[in-house]
Amino acid sequence: MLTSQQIRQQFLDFFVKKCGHTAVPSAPVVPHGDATLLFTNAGMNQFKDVFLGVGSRPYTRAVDTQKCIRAGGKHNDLDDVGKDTYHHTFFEMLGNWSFGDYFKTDAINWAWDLLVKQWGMDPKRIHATYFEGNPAAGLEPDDEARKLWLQYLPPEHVHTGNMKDNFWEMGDTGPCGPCTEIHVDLTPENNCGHLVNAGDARVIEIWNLVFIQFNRNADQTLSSLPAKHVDTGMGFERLCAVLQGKTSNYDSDVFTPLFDAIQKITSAPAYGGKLDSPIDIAYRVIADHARCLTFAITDGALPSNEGRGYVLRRILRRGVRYGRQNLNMAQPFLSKLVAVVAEQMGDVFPELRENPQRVAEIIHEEEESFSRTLDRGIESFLDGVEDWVDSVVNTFGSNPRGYTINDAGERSYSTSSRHLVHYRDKSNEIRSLDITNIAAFKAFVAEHGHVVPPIISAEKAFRLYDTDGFPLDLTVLMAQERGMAVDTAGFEKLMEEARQLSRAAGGHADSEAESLLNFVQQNKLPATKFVGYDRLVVEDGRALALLANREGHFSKTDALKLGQPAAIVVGTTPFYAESGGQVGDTGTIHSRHGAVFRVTNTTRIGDVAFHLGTLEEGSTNRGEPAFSDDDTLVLEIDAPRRRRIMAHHTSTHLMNLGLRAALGDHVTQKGSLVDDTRTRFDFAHGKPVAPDEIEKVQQLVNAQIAANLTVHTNTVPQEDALKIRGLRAVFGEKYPPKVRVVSIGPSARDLLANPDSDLGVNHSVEFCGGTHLATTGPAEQFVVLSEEAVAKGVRRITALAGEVARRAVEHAKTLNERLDKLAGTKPEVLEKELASITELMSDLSLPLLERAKLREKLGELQKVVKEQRKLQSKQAEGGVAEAARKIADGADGVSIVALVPGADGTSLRVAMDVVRKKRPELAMLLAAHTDGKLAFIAQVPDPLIARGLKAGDWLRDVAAVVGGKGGGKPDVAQGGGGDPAKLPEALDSARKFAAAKLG
Ligand code: ALA
Repeated sequence: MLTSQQIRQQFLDFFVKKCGHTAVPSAPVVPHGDATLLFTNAGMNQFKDVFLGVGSRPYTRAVDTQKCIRAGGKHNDLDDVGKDTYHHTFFEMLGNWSFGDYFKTDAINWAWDLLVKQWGMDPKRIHATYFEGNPAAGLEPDDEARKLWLQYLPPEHVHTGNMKDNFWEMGDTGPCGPCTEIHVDLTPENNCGHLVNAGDARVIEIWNLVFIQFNRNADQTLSSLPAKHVDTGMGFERLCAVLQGKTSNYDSDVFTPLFDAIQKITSAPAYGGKLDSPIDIAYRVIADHARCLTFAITDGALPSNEGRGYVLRRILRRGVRYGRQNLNMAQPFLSKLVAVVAEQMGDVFPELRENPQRVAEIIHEEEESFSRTLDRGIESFLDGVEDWVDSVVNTFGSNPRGYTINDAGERSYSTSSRHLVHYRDKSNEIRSLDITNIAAFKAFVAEHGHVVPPIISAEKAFRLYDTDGFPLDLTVLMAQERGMAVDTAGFEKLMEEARQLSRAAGGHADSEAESLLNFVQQNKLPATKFVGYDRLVVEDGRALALLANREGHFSKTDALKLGQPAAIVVGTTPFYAESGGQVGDTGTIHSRHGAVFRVTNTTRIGDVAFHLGTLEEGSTNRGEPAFSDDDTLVLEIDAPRRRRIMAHHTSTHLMNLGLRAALGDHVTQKGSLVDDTRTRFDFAHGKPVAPDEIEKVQQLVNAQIAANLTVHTNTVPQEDALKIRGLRAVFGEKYPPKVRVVSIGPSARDLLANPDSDLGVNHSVEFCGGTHLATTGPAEQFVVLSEEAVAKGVRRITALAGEVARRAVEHAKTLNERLDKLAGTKPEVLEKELASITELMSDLSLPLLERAKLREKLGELQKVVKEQRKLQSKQAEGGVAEAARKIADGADGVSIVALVPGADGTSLRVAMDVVRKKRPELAMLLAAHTDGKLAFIAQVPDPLIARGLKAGDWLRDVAAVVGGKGGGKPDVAQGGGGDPAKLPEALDSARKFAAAKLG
């Protein structure tokens, strides 16, 4: 019996050795640079650009095994996994391709040769399907495929198929075409041809041969592609099962090592291969999901709350739940399977062996956090149950008393009463129900279910799902356990609404890019020649195409209009088109006729560059059309901006090297964005980068800048370059057979002469198409601005180089000097300065390490200010008390009205207490006047209240005179505000008021 390893190898060998194909590696399962895909879902994904006619490869026939995930998106098998014998979220797809080379005849003949002649599959088991055509879509039946099959198969083994089964599409948009599928009858009698495409596990599709001829556009129309291609995909796991004589993929040797490991970890009974056994279902789910998670996380995806990350999260949670519910696994267990997958498949996919620890850690953490989610979700679910109980007992006219409700409608429980509901039943007896006691609860439902139907509302189920991350089937399960149901129909409605909402929000963001893509496909344009590595100006340019942007759509136009967003295509350009993390160039395109087009960005679709911007001067209104065919154009990039970009790009390479030296070899690039204002670099690293490590990176980079090393760019064969030890390439990025190597210090020749030496480890060597400084010196200086986490296991450093770095350092120095000067300054000045410095610090770009030092100093000085202020107010209060004492001493009669010098609204109380202590029999109205603000306080002892003087009235009188506010009770009152100029008048009025009341 062939092992799965042998089967894979024989497939590749067949197409390489017998049919002249080039073997290519699998693309990562996380697609780079294709926003239309969540995961790589077919072998052809990595060749999408070739099919669309915007990219090319140095070969016309290719073969590989591709890592695929079909979960989320157009091809989604997640919910079937575990329940049958042949669905997976992760699987390998064996494929062979023709790019405008061979077509249907060879594709079908070779498939037959391999399956029947080489592998000896019984022709009696084989069925083929072909496309029946679709007149509505203008598509013919695929008679050619039918005839080819009839060479080998009797007519009853050749079946028609409709759009759904025999017209293959990659996604909502993208390359597509009619296909022919090979199905295998696994029944012992070989008589189940009627089960082809019937969703029956006994007759399954193993190989799909697609004849790619169309592109599905965003508006759902089909357009013909420039050439015809073959794209085939064979399910590796299904093939292994068939060739190993099994009826289930899960019985092949692809899964046995995983099942053995699961049994060891969980101590469950051995896998029995039964479809309806909860234990066997859990085995299949867990094995499949562990493979999927291991591959996806290895290739750079992370569980999260959206998109691809959310799909992974759901897969992980599904695995955890099956483990918990069916195998009693309360502890994290999925992470332990990473090592098994890496061991089993690492020979074919070596990336699995790079850092399995990290992958396991990420899964482990996610399992733990899901456990917490489950615990929280269960509480929230019980609240929903309680809502129902409330509605039942309320119908008895009884208020549950297990909790109290505050004004905001929130419940608060005493710990002992959580989920305990006390109520009066129909006969007015007090009873209690513990809703966590399932048996008691079921009895309650049985007794009272007819009063209010026992249902968990759709809103609750949706909130559990949407907010608490609690899966619907778990809600249903827990409800059923208690004799309750869930309003799942209502739930589906809410889900659909949420989906529509998110679709509306997603909108047509990609339509600009898509209209450019359509344009490239429909117009044969030559590849744009980029000469901007060493030229900043091209003086003899010619416009090959003008496009106007109308409401987010580019379309061809003869003349540009002033002010309208547009795009220009030329043959040769110095403008760098946005790619590899480096932004596009900006600048101007002038015409001989005086038209000026301002380029605000440059972008590329396939090999064609588009200069995006607007026409600023010159138009059809003023005579000749701008940029007509015979116009000579001068293309000039914004050179100072470009130099800043280059300084940042070269520094990014140095930083990449420095990070590895400071943190270790695990540092791999996860993304970057380089422009004229900064560089932002994401890399794999499990914890924050400490200040001394940042310091070290800065030193390493700055030393290389100071050495003014030469930046070499050489184009060399990829094969040779890959041998250089220490070479950096972004994993999953597509590189051509001849790659551009950017090396700083040694040249590619030096490196290739001795690829095993330390040269490439101690110097920056990267595959890169970006623009760089000629030597490192002009980068001047490098500083790190910030360091943060962007995802689990991924850190982001933002840094500056060149002029902007120098400025940041200068700013920090200036602020530091300002802070140093402040020692011994008066608190008012100090406070103002500190406020101004704090504001500047939040506005300015400052080096991270300097910022921390400044913050520390600032904190110290703020402490000083606080101390000083405390002292001052103590002193002030002392002064106020002294003044109050004098006022009290000088008072004659029974009332006193006075301004307390030096007092403010707060210390006025101190003054009042002092006066009252000395002269308790006095009625007083005291005023304060500081910083242009008035404050009043009044106090009247009981005997004087009895005589008619009330503090509240007194204060209102004063406040009315100054135009302020105030009032209070008969014994005390306070107030403030109003016009200070009126103070003397007001005090006068107060005296008169008291005199009048007291007689
Ligand atoms: N792209 C084809 C498929 O995925 C082969 O079925």
